[in-house]
Amino acid sequence: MFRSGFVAVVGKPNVGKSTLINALIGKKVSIVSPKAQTTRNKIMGVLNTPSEQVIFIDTPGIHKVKNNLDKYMQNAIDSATEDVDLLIYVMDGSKDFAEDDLKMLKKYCSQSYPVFVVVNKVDLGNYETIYPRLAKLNEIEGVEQIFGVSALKEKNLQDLKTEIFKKLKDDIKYFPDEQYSDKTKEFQIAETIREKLLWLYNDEIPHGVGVVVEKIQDSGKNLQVSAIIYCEKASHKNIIVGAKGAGIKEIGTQSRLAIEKMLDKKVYLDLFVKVKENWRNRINLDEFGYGET
Ligand SMILES: Nc1nc2c(ncn2[C@@H]2O[C@H](COP(=O)(O)OP(=O)(O)OP(=O)(O)O)[C@@H](O)[C@H]2O)c(=O)[nH]1
Ligand SMILES: [Mg+2]
Repeated sequence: MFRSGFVAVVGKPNVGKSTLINALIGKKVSIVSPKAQTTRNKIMGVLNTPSEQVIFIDTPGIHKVKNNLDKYMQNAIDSATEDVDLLIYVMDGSKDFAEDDLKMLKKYCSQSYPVFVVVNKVDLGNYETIYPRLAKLNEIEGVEQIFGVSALKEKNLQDLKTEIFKKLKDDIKYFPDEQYSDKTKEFQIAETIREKLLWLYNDEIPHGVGVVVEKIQDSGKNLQVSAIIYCEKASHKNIIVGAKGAGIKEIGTQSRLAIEKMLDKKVYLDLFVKVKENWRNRINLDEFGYGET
């Protein structure tokens, strides 16, 4: 019998939520970086098997709301956890769990959906360090199952998948077989560019950056893309562009190669950098690629 359902993946920033979803699906649906608050939207990634369809919902890491973009991100988390068949709470197993992390987990455990805890990054620890952490979670009421995994090294994911399948309650095929993301090509391209910025520059710059694909022209064989990188300060623009344009050239090359790999066609990419002071506090975030949550 065919089964399907929605699974929300939540947790603090940088614990590996997006890496986990990409690994479970076997495709890159969500960008990944070593910086906190990489994911800014609710992103659906679809896992299809002959008898199951799982729709994973990636979410921004839970953090304090400081500006309008943060508020938008918090709304994305809240709306992602409505009406799901299962909630997966991801924690970083390479460190001791912080009190606020455990508190947040307990909050989700008091809701109506079942909760699995995925303790990720076990490749960074050993039995002595990780076992006591897993044991601590056993005491929390409402945690249905606990999994120690490494999303990066793809360790212990099969068992997790099997248990997720058991939680699916629908029999509707929500997405056609070939579709693995709910996002447009424009969004995926913009995110790929933002990912390169996150890896290339220090915290302050990528956190203040928004990327919008302005124009996209598909000739079948190749793709012509023009995109704008919005940043918050003229000094950031100078750094992004770099001496004699070396910075923007590097971002352009890295982004183009990744987009070509993703879409399997030749890409021509034009990048523009614009300053929009304090854009993360604007009421209307639409023009920076942030629509409804
Ligand atoms: N060693 C190790 N690193 C991991 C593992 N999973 C993820 N990472 C790394 O952790 C960092 C954060 O990963 P992301 O998947 O972007 O984390 P996230 O929870 O989606 O972060 P936000 O979107 O900011 O909330 C990246 O540098 C990953 O490569 C793992 O199993 N082991
Ligand atoms: Mg993420």
